[in-house]
Parts: sequence; C-alpha cells; structure tokens
Amino acid sequence: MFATALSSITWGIARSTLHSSPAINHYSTLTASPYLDFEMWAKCEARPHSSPLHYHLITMQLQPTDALLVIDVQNDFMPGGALAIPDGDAIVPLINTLARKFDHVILTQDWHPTQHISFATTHPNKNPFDVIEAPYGPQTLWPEHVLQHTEGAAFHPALHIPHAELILRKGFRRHIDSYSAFLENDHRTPTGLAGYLRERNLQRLFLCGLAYDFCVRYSAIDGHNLAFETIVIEDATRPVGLPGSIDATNQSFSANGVERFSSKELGV
Ligand code: VGL
Ligand code: ZN
Repeated sequence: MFATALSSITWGIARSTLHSSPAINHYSTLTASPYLDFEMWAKCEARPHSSPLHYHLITMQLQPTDALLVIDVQNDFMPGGALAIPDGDAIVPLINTLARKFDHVILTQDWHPTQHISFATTHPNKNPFDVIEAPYGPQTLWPEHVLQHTEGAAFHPALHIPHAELILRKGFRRHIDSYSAFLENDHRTPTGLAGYLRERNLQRLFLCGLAYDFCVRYSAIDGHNLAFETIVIEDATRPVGLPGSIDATNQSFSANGVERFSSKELGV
C-alpha cells in the first residue's frame, strides 16, 4: 500500500510534506521513481537534510517573488579580518552563482560607528565575546569591526552581484546593535526592510552569507516572524561558532519553522 501511494507522489511533494510547507508547487515534478520504496522514504524522513540521494532528487523552483538576501559578506568577517569567521571567504563564489538564479538580490552591510556599543573596547575592562546587559537586553561584545566607510566594511572584492537592487546598512547607531536585517537588537526598531519587501511584493526569502549563528540567524527568524517564507541556504553560510551558538541556531530554526536547504536543492 505504501509502495503504491509513494510511487504516485513526487519527491517535491514529499519534501514539502516533510517540512509542512503550505505550498507544494515550488518543486519540480519529474523526480518520482516508480520504484521508490518505503525504506527510502523512511530514511529521508528520519534525516531530511542529510541524505545525498535526497539532494539529488529535488530541485526547488524559484519564483519571480523570491529574493536572495546576502548577509554581511564583508572583509572584516573574512579570514585575516577583524572579526574573522573561519572559511568565510569560501562561500563567495557559491553566493555569486546563487545570485545569478534570482531576479531580486538584496545585500546587507554591517556598518558601525566608532565606539559602537558592540565593541569590547567601548566598555572598560571588557573583552571580546563577553556579554553585557545593554538597555535592550544582553549584547555580546566583539572586536572592533566594519567601521563605517573603511576597507573592513567593504564587501569581499570577489563578491560580484551587479544586479543587486538594494544595499541595506544596519548597526549604524552607536547605542544599539543590529544582527538582524529586519529589527535592531531591541527586537522592535525596524530597519525598513520588511516594508521594502512588502511594497515590492517579494514574498519568499533565501538567506546566505555571514554569520550563520548571528546575523543570518536573527535575520531569518525575524523574516519568518514578519510573515515572509524564509529559507536558509546552509552551505552558503558559515558560523562564528561561539560556544553553543550553532546548536542554538539550529534549534531556533527548527522551533520557528525556518527551513534549511542546500544550494544543490536549488539546482546550483
Ligand atoms: C555579525 C557579529 C557582530 C554578523 C556582525 O554579521 O553575523 N556578527 N556583527
Ligand atoms: Zn557587527
């Protein structure tokens, strides 16, 4: 009975069911195998993100109302930079390739003034990665990074997305940080991005860039909470990797319904 049921279902629909996505027509339909058996289905269900077979079988169909959100691909976040993210530069060619598949691309740029609240040097006797209690809640401290209009704040020189439509700067106020592209770290001050996307009828967001466990994380969660369908392209991101930060990110994505895809699932 399972075999019959499954032979008539596409993997696209299968994937959609696994992730409880409301829309099933995002996927290509030619991927069903008449020999698909229950064992294969079960494997896929048990580890939806890790079956190589699964990656090969599914390609998501992109829509004109999709946008790629490229988070903070800036020099200071690259190896050798002020706030280096391991392997941060490795994703740049993939992001360039992904961007060519999207009609709409938005770049974000972390953009801090001197003596920014997130810099350890702003606070006496504090070190990078300490956490302080800011008026708006806990704030991790960082080495000084992405100072406005410096080389460190510039995009990685190999980032090549000539058709990007918007560069959104965030974190430009001295007394409040902004990990998220949507809301500053008080979780209420908007950056304007949600309004921009709504006005332009951009409904579904694919996120990539840096860092998986900070700016990508909070951008994805806020995007989802602001009613955009939100998907993180996992292999086109890299984490800072503070203690527990990657697990916390994965859990927060699972708990909030933020989907994670591989670039292969987008046909890249
Ligand atoms: C980021 C820490 C501080 C990021 C920005 O882009 O993820 N992380 N500022
Ligand atoms: Zn920052």
